[in-house]
Amino acid sequence: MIREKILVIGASGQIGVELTMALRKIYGNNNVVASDLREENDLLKGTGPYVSLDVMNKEMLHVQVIRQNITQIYLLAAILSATGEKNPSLAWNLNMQSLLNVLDIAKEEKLHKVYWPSSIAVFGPTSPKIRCPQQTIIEPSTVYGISKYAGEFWCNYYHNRWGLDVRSIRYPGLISYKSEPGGGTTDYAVAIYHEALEEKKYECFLQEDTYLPMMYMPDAIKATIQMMEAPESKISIRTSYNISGMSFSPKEIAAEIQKHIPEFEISYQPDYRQQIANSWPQSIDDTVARNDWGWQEDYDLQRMTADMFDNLEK
Ligand code: NAD
Ligand code: AKB
Repeated sequence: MIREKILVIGASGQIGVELTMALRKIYGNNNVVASDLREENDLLKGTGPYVSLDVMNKEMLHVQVIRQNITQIYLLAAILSATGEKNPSLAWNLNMQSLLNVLDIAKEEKLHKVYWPSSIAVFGPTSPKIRCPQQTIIEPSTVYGISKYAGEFWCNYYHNRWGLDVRSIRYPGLISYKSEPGGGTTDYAVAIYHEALEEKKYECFLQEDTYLPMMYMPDAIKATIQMMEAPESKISIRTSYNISGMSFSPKEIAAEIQKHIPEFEISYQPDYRQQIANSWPQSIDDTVARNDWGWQEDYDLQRMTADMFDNLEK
């Protein structure tokens, strides 16, 4: 069996914390090196190696890859949609250069695999709104979406030209209780649970009828590992896979929360994030991921809400 040593970049973020812990369970604590620009997340402390790393510093990244005998990289560092609209050039620079640094080093050091997530943000106002297919019109209108779409084609290019085994998933908005979301348009669907428990009310920055594709974190982690462990012959998409979990509006999630906290109240104060949400599809067709590597979600809105409250109350 080939011994893998994995570097997770952006390990202190919303996905990074949980993905690092899941990878450590599979590959062993010492074989998964967590890294981030910010300090190590409390949940990761004592569970395995951590290095402070700026992915924009290619030389430093290269040294770490060689020094730690890294065979796979999971690149999670990025600026998300809402923060990206506030600072477009920063978002473009980080989202593009981090990927190019990783792809170049992976090619040079002949790494076994690279993982880099894309997003439903690649889709724009001209994409189909309902069950948006894998291949369709893609004209993103946010800098985040543009950077993800360009990134998908860099992954495809490195695979076709250099044979690099780089794989990607277009995540929907992710909902989790372990670590905080990092500046996206779908973040309301995490904040609403915290506010429901603490304040019994929530002011939403999206309109009540804004449907978006969403997914519970355990499903996102399951999909990532399932796709990364699939044999190469099962991976037909080298840009990025559509995957779907659930779709709901703020009004629907509020109604589900009221089943647990009847006095919970929601109000609406849409801001600049409404325009971003309006540009995205309401639901995703993930037939290709289902057929290629057997994707199947476990959580719907009802099951996720029960699990969120169980864990947040603890
Ligand atoms: P996040 O913002 O929570 O975490 C990103 C992490 O990257 C942070 O801990 C940050 O400190 C780190 N980082 C930033 N700049 C860095 C640098 N120069 N060097 C090293 N680390 C740096 O983001 P997330 O939600 O965990 O997202 C991870 C990936 O998944 C991103 O590519 C994002 O676009 C994608 N994604 C996330 C969602 C979601 O809902 N969370 C949905 C679709 C796609
Ligand atoms: C965001 O809202 O920016 C992210 C995403 C869907 O990529 N959660």
